[in-house]
Amino acid sequence: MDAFNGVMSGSVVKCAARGIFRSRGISPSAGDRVCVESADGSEPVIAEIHERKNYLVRPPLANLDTIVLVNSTAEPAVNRFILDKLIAIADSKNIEPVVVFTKIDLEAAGELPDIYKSIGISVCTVDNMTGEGTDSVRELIKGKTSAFIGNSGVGKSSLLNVLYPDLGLDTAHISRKLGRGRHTTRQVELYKKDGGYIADTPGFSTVDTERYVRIPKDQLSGAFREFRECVGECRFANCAHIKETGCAVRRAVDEGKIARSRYNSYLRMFEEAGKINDWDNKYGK
Ligand SMILES: Nc1nc2c(ncn2[C@@H]2O[C@H](COP(=O)(O)OP(=O)(O)O)[C@@H](O)[C@H]2O)c(=O)[nH]1
Ligand SMILES: [Mg+2]
Ligand SMILES: [Zn+2]
Repeated sequence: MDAFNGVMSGSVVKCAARGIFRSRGISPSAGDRVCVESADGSEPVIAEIHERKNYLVRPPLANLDTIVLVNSTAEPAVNRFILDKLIAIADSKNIEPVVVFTKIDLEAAGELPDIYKSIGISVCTVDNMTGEGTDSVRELIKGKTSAFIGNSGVGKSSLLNVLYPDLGLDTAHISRKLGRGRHTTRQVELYKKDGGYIADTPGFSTVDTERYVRIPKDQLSGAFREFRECVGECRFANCAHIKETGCAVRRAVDEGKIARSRYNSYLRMFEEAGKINDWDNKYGK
């Protein structure tokens, strides 16, 4: 926030958004940089939302540097498709994806860390019970605006509590004791930590991720970072890397240079993108 009436950047100001944003289809969200105005001592209002460098619809967050994708090695099991989809969404929005595997005290992470490390993604394996491995997460998010995202029960809040004990976030464990049900995190709030900001987010259901931002077909291979090296070598310039002959992406998969699970995620996203295109054509955007 910029200075306003002598209140300096960084301080907390309770204010309303002007109705005008709603009519423009934009509402202030966590992570926004805004200008605040107050006329003659009346309640301060958000007068302007600065241009966003990126925006995540669900959960609503603006101006992220990093998305920490939290997965559990035990229960709930890793969903590779959703993980790959979220990585593609992060990459397509110029947000750095970081992949974390929790609960390594219960189950080893297996081959998964190597798949993601080999494509240049930072991977951390952690045990939130002892704090093992959590320092490397801290290093990666220092000074950044980061959102912790992942299925309910993977250990997002537990991990954040290990990193920043003063947050005292609710975890499934605590909420059961209080009898409040499992899905405890409802709001998205940014906390100022280590020179940056972090957001714990509500766990999502599979339905949510199906409605998640879809990447148009023609941009999809660009969102799979390890495809970028070979797309130029496909025989056809407009190759979709599905069934075309002379496809360098499929060749790389056959040669083991691209992980088959990643390619399968690409195929599934391609199919989903097809559905939304048909829908758009029928009903309009
Ligand atoms: N054994 C083990 N349990 C964990 C670990 N991380 C989280 N948990 C447990 O998993 C459950 C869900 O954790 P929580 O932080 O609420 O998950 P969230 O829904 O992603 O925020 C809780 O009962 C935690 O105690 C871990 O690294 N090891
Ligand atoms: Mg939580
Ligand atoms: Zn191809």
